[in-house]
Amino acid sequence: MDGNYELKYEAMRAQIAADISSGLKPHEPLPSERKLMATYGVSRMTVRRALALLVDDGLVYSRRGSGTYVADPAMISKSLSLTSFSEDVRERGMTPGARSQQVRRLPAEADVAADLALSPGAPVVHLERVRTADGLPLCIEEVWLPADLVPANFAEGAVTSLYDTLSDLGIEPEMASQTIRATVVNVEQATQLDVAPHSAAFSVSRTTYAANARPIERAHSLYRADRYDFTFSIHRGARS
Ligand code: 16G
Repeated sequence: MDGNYELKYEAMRAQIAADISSGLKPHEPLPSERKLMATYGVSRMTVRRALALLVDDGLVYSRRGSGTYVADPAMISKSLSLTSFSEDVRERGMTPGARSQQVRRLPAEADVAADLALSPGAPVVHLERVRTADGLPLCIEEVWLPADLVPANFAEGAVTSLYDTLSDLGIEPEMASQTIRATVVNVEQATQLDVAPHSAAFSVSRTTYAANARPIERAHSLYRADRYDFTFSIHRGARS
């Protein structure tokens, strides 16, 4: 491996990012690996590393056996890092928002209680809202928080970024376990998301923990499949 490996793939990542913002169109193909190697005078490994980072940045996507293409900025690409909805949307240069917000205090159902390590019936705060990017509805989000985590007046104010609000309270999400399933939206959800009934969606459940391993939130988000994807780099590990 050459010594300037990191510098080279970072320079290449920055150059391709600049090319994209100065006019490459969504879904336009990038040059082949071979061409990129020649243009930048770098190894195949450097090209692959730069492209993998651009995939993580949500700027490009790759199709197996076909090549790499410029991503559609109207799509939110969710990576494997623990990010908030607001961070995902801002990363795409859009403004996150929330509407139809409802906050209630209620007794925890058994499954929510189990995930939050509470007794069934313990008080939780339930936050439900439609999340938007530049005003466009992207997902229906439901969150349950242990009631003793947040102040009594939490239910009264509108929350924009929940993670910012928790951070102001000194609570930082550290890790989460997450399950992603394919589903379709029902009629009511379709109206909220401004899509046709039975459109495809991702159903994502998350339980989030603080650094001390305390569960701090149980969340469910229903994302429009036409505006959201999950993109991450995977590495072939040591095999026996
Ligand atoms: C995402 C998370 C949710 C979190 C929210 C915080 C999932 C299923 N949902 O919607 O757990 O509460 O982001 O975003 O991953 P915010 O800080 O913008 O409110």
